[in-house]
Amino acid sequence: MKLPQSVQLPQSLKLPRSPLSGRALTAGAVAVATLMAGGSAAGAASAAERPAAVADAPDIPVANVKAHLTQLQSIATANGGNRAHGRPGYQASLDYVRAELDAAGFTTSLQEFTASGSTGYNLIADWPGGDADQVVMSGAHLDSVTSGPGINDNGSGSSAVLETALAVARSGYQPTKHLRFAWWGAEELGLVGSSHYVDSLGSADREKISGYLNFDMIGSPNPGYFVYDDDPTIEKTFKDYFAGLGITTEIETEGDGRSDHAPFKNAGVPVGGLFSGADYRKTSAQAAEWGGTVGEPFDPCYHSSCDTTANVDDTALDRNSDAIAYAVWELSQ
Ligand code: DTR
Ligand code: CA
Ligand code: ZN
Ligand code: ZN
Repeated sequence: MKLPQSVQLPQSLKLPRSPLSGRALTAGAVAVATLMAGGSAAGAASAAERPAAVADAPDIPVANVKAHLTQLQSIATANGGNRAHGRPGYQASLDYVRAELDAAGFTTSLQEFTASGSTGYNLIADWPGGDADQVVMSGAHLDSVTSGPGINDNGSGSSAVLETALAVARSGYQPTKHLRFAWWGAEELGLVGSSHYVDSLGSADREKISGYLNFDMIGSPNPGYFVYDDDPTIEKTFKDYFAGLGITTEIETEGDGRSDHAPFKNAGVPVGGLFSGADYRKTSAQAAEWGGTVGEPFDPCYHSSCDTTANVDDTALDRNSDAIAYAVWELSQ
C-alpha cells in the first residue's frame, strides 16, 4: 500500500495551548488520571505520595505495553516472521502504531527515505500544545532484523514509547514544553531513519529540541539497568527515578553510536536513554545487584528468530516504561 508523501508540520507552527497545565493536575486529578489510565487507586496514592516532581507522571500499565508487543508479534508472524525495513511487517507495524496515535489525538506525520533500494518511513507524532521552541523528543526504532520478529529489539522500546504517548493523551497532560514522539525506520541498517530525520532538520529546528530520549532494548530477558551517560541532566533524571525504586544502575557502555541517539548527539542535541542489554554477558557483580544469570547474555536472542514475546522480562519492561514516563513528565514541565 502506497503511503502518502511525508507530511511535515511546519516547525514554526505554534500549537494551541490548552488551559489545563501540567501543574494544575492536583493529587486528586492524578488519581483520576491514573485510574483512567488503567492504574490502581494504590497507584494513584503512590503517585500522590511521590516527590512533587513526579506527582504528574502516571504509572504505565505494563499489561498495555505487552498488548502492543502481542500485536507486533502477530504482525511479524503474519508477514514472513519479521518487521524489517522494506518488508510488509514494517509497514504493518507502522500502520498499527500510527492508528493508535491518531485515535488518541496526536498529530502524526510520515517521513520517507530510501535505504538499500527500498522506501522506508519514520513516524513522527506531535502532542498539540507546549512551546514549539522547546521540544522534548522520545524515540525508538520500529524495525527489526530480517531474522526474527524483534520483540525486545526493538518492540520493547517502540511499545513503551507508544504507551507513554497514550498516557499523555489519557491524562490530558499539557506541559510547558512541546512533546514529540518518533518511531524510526531502518535503524538496523545503520541508524538510517533517525539520521535522515536529523539531517532533514534545519539548524534552527535542531536547536529547538531540548532533549532526545532513546529507548532501544528495554525488556531484555536477563536484564541490566543501564542509563546513557551522554547529557548529565537527562542521565540524572533517570538515575533519580531508579534510585527512588532502590535499583542500582550502570552507565551504558556498549552503545556509543550504536543506536538512534547518535545522530542527535552528533548534531549537538542533548541525549539520554535506557538500555537493558544485548549480547554482552552478565557479570556476577551485576547478577548480585539485578538478579538473573551470571555469564549469560543480557539478551540471548539478540538479532535471532527467538526474539519473540517470550523473550521479554516483564519487570524490566515495566520499570523502564515507568522511567520513560517519569522522564517525559520531569523534562517537559
Ligand atoms: N544497536 C542496537 C542494539 C544495541 C547494542 N548496544 C546498544 C547500546 C545502546 C542502545 C542499543 C544498543 C540494535 O541492534 O538495534
Ligand atoms: Ca508500570
Ligand atoms: Zn538490533
Ligand atoms: Zn535495536
